[in-house]
Amino acid sequence: MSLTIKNSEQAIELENKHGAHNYHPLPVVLNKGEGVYVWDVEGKRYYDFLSAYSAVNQGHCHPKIVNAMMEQAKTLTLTSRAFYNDVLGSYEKYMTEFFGFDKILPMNTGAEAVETAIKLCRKWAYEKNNIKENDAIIVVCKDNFHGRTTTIISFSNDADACKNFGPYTPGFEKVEYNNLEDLEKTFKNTKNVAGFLVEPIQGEAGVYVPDAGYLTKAKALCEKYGVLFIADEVQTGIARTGRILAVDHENVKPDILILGKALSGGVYPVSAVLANDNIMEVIKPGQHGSTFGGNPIAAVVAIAALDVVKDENLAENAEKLGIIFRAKINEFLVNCDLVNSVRGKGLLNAILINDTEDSTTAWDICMKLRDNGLLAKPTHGNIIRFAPPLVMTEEQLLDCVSIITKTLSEFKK
Ligand code: IF1
Repeated sequence: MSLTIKNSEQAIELENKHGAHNYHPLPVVLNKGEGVYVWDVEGKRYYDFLSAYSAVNQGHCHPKIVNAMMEQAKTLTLTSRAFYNDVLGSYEKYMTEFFGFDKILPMNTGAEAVETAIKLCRKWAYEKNNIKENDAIIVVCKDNFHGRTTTIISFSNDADACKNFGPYTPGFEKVEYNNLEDLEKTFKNTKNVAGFLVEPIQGEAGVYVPDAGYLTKAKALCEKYGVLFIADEVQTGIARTGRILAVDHENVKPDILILGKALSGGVYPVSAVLANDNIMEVIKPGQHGSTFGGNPIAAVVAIAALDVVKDENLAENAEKLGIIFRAKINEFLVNCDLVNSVRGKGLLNAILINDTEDSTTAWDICMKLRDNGLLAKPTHGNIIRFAPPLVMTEEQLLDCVSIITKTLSEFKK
């Protein structure tokens, strides 16, 4: 039964009636995406300044990625890992060479990859680092976001993400983000620390960029204390921050790398965990996996998505346009009381609205941005994240800056 949506109201009504209310979407109903643009059911075009939370870095419906998916979907979609197939090995070779690790463990969602990294780190600790089974501690950062599974929200301090989902998984210790003293004190004073799980930039927390050198020194502390450095690049990876990986800004090599989102260009759920043999070899047959992990469609889609990143120089473009974006917004906010600051790296940016966390100002601004043809959404309270597809041209970016500054200038609380 195909139900043609007559208008936006009908689509919203259907979702409200038949869907769990686990999101509060901006009231816009999209039915088409192409490059940096999306269209609503009434035919209005918008700049997409969220990129599906940085999953559509390569632009909506990139033909090279969509065609790769369509071709594979006509021949072999899924074998499970009970058998070999003719795509997975080539994908694994492509990925390990692209990111410089010995091995990849292919999964589907970002949270699954984070869970995989946690299991891998713990198993390595017990089998290679003389920590007694069930005693491993993984250090995480306050205000982290790593996904929505019960274990992952067990180490969240965001009430919305964790309240009433207990009992929680033990074995995690929190430190202040961007605070090396706190990190070293915790490594020194906490027994059985196996890993340090960190976002190179805290996305959901509000695009918190750590001080230059934080990642380098954190990695050095991990080496000093025999702790695995686990980089969650689900949101910051795949050229989003102006380098292939955000850790590349400091040439830091994680012990375990977590990827997701734009690894598929937003056309299919693909995630991955990469590590060298001394870590990855603790996983033996039958000890971890998933039905769809490393399926043929995911494999060809990810290869095409990464080819696009390289062929279209998306990291370089993100770097260039990010510098222009922050410079233009910084110029503007000198005479705008509504905005306190802009921050970010590459095309992962956010503006801090001059109002309380619990105000609706950021939301109300996003509603006006929508009316003016640009889609964005607040993260926490008074922070609006700006993350357009990395295929944006300078001309389009300047057009978006005009929309943003015009909207902010005209905005009345
Ligand atoms: C939501 C934002 C939230 C992530 C990092 C792992 C995952 C994510 C650094 C899990 C996912 C998504 C999830 C989505 C909203 C969005 C998000 F930061 F990107 F905006 F929530 F914080 N590591 N982030 O950012 O990947 O399982 O979703 O594939 O849950 O509301 P996933």
